[in-house]
Amino acid sequence: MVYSIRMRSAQGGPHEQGGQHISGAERLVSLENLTKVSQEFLERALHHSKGQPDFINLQIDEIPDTSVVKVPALSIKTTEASSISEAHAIATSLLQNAHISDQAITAAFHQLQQNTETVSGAWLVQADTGAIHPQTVRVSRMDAEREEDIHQHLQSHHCSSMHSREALILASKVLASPHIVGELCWSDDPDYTTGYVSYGNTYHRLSPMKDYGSPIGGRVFFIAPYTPLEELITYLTSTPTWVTTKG
Ligand code: PML
Ligand code: MG
Repeated sequence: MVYSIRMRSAQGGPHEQGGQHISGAERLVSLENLTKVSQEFLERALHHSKGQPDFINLQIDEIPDTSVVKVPALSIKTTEASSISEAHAIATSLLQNAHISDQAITAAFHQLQQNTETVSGAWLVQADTGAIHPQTVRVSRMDAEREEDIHQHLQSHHCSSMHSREALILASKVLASPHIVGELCWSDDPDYTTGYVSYGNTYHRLSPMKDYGSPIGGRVFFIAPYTPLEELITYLTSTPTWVTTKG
């Protein structure tokens, strides 16, 4: 058995009652690591650069090993731009390479830049028309299959931050869906300005994607035309997934 452990915290009440999202985290862990990771998540919820939450939800679910699917970890590239506008221009051309329309790219940047009501989930944007699905989706139930391997994968690309580890795992699960053609993300954490574009089999880290100190950020998943939305949302939110660096 493995255990899905999820944390989300907010200020001003629970998310579902309009509270502002502060932080969230997801792991799949063994029974012996459950106490340690629960404590780490609680610490993270309580000490976050976005402020002190007055709502914390820690949820643990047992999952049979056999139901966990495996997906490959994306390869990693890092580009440091000289300005936010240069980083955004690089992000735009990467998304164009993924055949995402200019309309959709503009809609995505607009959505993330005006994301002042911070939400815990990602926006789904239609890759051809740029239409935005009204509901955000929080990707859940994923982790690295082997901690040492993902650590080595990240280290070999000179990234060791917790942000990178978690985002690479999330982006790998997301892009493994046949219905998702790319992702654009930068953090809502005021002290973290690196973001990424993922498409094909690569996670392109880009910085700076926003001003230091800004709490405005989030994720957009670009979805293919005729995507079966319910099936996609079930995969993203519920299918337990190991991200593996071994073929
Ligand atoms: C987040 O905080 O949710 C997004 C983190 C983006 C990480 C980019 C990187 O440094 O790899
Ligand atoms: Mg955050």
